[in-house]
Amino acid sequence: MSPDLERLTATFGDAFGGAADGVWTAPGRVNLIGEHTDYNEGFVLPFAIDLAARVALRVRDDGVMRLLSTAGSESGITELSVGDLRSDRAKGWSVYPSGVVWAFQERGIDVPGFELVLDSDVPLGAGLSSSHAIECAVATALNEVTGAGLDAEELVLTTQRAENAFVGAPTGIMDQSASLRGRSGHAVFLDCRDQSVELVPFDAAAAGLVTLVIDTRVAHSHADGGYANRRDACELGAQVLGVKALRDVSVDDLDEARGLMDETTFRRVRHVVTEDQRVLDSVAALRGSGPAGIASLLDASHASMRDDFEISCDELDTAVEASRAAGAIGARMTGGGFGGSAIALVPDDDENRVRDAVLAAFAERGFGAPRLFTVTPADGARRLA
Ligand code: GAF
Repeated sequence: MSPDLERLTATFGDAFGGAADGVWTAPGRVNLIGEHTDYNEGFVLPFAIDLAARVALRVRDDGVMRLLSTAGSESGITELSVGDLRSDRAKGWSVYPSGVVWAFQERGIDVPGFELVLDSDVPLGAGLSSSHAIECAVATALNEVTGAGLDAEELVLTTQRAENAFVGAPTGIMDQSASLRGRSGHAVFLDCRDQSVELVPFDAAAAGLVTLVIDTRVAHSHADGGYANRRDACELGAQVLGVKALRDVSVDDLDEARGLMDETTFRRVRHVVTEDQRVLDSVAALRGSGPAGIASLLDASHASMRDDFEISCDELDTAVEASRAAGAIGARMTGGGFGGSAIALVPDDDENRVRDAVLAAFAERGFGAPRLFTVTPADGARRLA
């Protein structure tokens, strides 16, 4: 048994007595490319990372949920009733398991009470999908213990429903899809219109590269207004162009689109339309020349998010610029934006130089020190024990 698992089962025993029925895990994600395209029914290319949430869970028959987290700053057991879940009553991290239970119930699935201990090594609020990792781990556990038998696509929609309607963040399906459907050594090329997935090999090490994450430690929340505002602009753009979603607009249509809407809406539309194309180009490049082939697409994606979609911030721009100047071959912010993390593709030999340069650039500009670490594509949600 791994030390993580030993610690989790020991904590479960101390908190609730005896053993859990099982332990389930679900990873966080980075998105290689394809940002704010998911809710426009477009394309994304994330991968599940080797940092994950784990839940030890045991069913109770009295409808009571008893929740304990060893991640984050909250302590103590939270007690809730599965028959009376309301988002305004769920506090802190318990909103995530509560939301999943609520979304299962909405599907007509009878969820019993349970005891649950969570731990996670996905940094919280870093734009690496720590909340979806919790939701996907809980959903995978409940899917098994209730015998619901939801398939991966249904689990994606159920956890999205938890996030949208219970947690209150109007997010798409990318993060859950990466966490539930990721595979070691691969990126998940997802068509968000029909949820079809192709696993595309992504082996940075074989190409002499690392995927460096630069967590700016600028906190963000998709329940704040910025994310919803961008989503509204995309919906307006699609409506003006008379299409179901921006997925149906091509780069060739952009010249004509410009005259049909205000400048800000046009720039939001241009980001999404060009980003969809960059995802397709990235998949072709990965299949052709491997990870190094996507470097310039990462740069172009960042510029588009900074200038057209306007979801970057000084810390993210600094992470990207400093890493590029010190030897990264391509870099971009990843995730919803307004904070969180950037990723940089860095030649092995330059990793220390890039790390030092990013730390120095943050210090010089008076920003708090970022957290730097490398990630590799890992397997998606599953039962661990
Ligand atoms: C967040 C959301 F949860 C995703 O659905 C996606 O929209 C992403 O921001 C931006 O690409 O991670």
